[in-house]
Amino acid sequence: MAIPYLFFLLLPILVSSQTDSDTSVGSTGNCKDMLQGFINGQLASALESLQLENLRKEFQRSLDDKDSEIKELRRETESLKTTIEEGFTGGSIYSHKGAAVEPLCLPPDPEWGLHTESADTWRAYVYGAEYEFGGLTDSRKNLYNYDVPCAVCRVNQRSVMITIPARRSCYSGWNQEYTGYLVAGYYDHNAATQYTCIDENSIGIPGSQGDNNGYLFYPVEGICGSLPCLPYVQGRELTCVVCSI
Ligand SMILES: [Ca+2]
Ligand SMILES: [Ca+2]
Repeated sequence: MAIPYLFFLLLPILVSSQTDSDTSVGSTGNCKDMLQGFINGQLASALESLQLENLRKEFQRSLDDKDSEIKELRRETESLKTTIEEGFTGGSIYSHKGAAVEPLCLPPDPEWGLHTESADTWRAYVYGAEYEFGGLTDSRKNLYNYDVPCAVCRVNQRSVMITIPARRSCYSGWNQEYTGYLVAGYYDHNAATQYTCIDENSIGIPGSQGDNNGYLFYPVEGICGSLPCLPYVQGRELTCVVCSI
């Protein structure tokens, strides 16, 4: 772009130089110097413009790269799990025949509506939850009688979530949210419970090792005969995995 611009600017000067030479030979040297100076100035200007244009392109490329990196980072961030609640696991107590089945994740900041302060009998109840892992011989037995923390997470850009018992990995095409162990209530307690998949890195609430019971989590074993063995094994605790897609 700079060269045509330079050519059209030079033309009037050349004509002017020829006209001057007709009237004054002594001025030829000055015209050449002027022309040379002008050319040098134009070349320097063109070079400067070229350098500026290259710098501008390089800067734009850098901006485009950063923009792509930010978009990619945003995509990755949006696909991550977001914890929307952390609290205490609760539920019905193991000894009640009319127990509610599912565990609850109770928030640390409850809000109240209409209520009475007295303890009443015609109610359902919520107790805290404990790990009942005393019969295990591995590191999980250290959680025995500890209360159970919980988290509720939102997984972006997923429409289905499933829990697969007896698996530690998801099937092809699914995303693994976490893997762990299957737990449920003791088989001979009054209360019905539901199978729950707890994280393999489960922790207890610090200082909660007192044996208060409530909603209880026991490891789950398969029973051969009604279940096919193999692939299942009598007496072996079942794993689980939570998968999304
Ligand atoms: Ca406890
Ligand atoms: Ca207990």
